[in-house]
Amino acid sequence: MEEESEVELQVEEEEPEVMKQPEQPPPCLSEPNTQGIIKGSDLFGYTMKAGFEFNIMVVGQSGLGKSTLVNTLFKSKVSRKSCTPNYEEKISKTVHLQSVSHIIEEKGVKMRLTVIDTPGFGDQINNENCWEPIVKYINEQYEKYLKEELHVNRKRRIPDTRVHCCVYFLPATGHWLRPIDVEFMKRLGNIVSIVPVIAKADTLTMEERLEFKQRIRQGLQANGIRVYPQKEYDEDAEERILNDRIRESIPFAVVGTDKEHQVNGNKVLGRKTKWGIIEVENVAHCEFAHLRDLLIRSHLQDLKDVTHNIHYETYRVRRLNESNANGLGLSVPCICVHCPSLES
Ligand SMILES: Nc1nc2c(ncn2[C@@H]2O[C@H](COP(=O)(O)OP(=O)(O)O)[C@@H](O)[C@H]2O)c(=O)[nH]1
Ligand SMILES: [Mg+2]
Repeated sequence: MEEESEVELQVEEEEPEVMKQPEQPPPCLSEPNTQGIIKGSDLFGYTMKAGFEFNIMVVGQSGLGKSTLVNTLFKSKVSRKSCTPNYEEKISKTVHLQSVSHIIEEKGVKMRLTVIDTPGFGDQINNENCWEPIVKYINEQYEKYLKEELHVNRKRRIPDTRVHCCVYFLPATGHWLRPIDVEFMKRLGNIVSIVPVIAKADTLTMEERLEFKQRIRQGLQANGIRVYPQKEYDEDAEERILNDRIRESIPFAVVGTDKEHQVNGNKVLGRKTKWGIIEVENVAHCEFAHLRDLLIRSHLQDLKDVTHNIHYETYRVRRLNESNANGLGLSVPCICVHCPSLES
């Protein structure tokens, strides 16, 4: 586990690049033509005035296309510093936790979107506790936030490095959930919002995908794995209907690439296969666009809320209890009426 101990120490950050949101928003999983029901639609009018951070983490076995999907998400080559035409041969194996940020700008208002790419597991003969560096990283971000909150001179806006969503990559085996994925996701689901995806979905036929998705959903339920969006946090009937549709289509079958191909005279992000070009952003070909829309459009604000109100809150309460019981670690929390963040 030598490689993983490095994970604990090194987070390489690349300089954020400024990138404009596409003029035409991508088709939304929720209601493509009904702006009103898109959750977080107020985002660009209100929350973004202040500018904010949104952090996504990609997790799963090595070689499943995590780094590639990070690039696909940003639609440009961002998870490495140089661009070379032979990207596929040159893509280096992710050995440290790497965070890549883009400033997404909409009408002069900025959001810092960071994707944390993680080294995959599965290379070691013994994968026991391979989730530990990831769990540790997630908890460390909560701890950092908590320390800032408890600081006497608390910042008005605490820098937010907490992981708002963890995209978990499952191999397209077509069989059942593997024990290692069950164990990993069980642990993650208790501390962060997870969205499972089927990696390299182009290696399965449409029928195989549907069957596999069904089996995974059964596996998730049978093992009590919590995935986002969780039923118990649906706020009303409208949200339940919207989220039920997402729950029925999870895990998203995704394909990643950073290559563009000419299709009917247009350049599209795609993957050449023996059946033709799989257009990554075409929802008839794969569900990458659904994943992207869920993450950075329709459910972005909800993911932030769930992180703050559920996962972080659970962490905070546990830490403060521990701290009070042991008199260790954290400074004693202030319980005066002027500290709303500490009201329980
Ligand atoms: N067929 C197929 N190959 C992919 C896909 N995404 C990535 N790959 C290839 O899988 C290999 C490993 O990708 P990489 O992104 O480094 O995986 P990581 O270890 O999970 O970060 C590379 O050769 C990619 O070109 C995909 O959606 N379909
Ligand atoms: Mg990688």
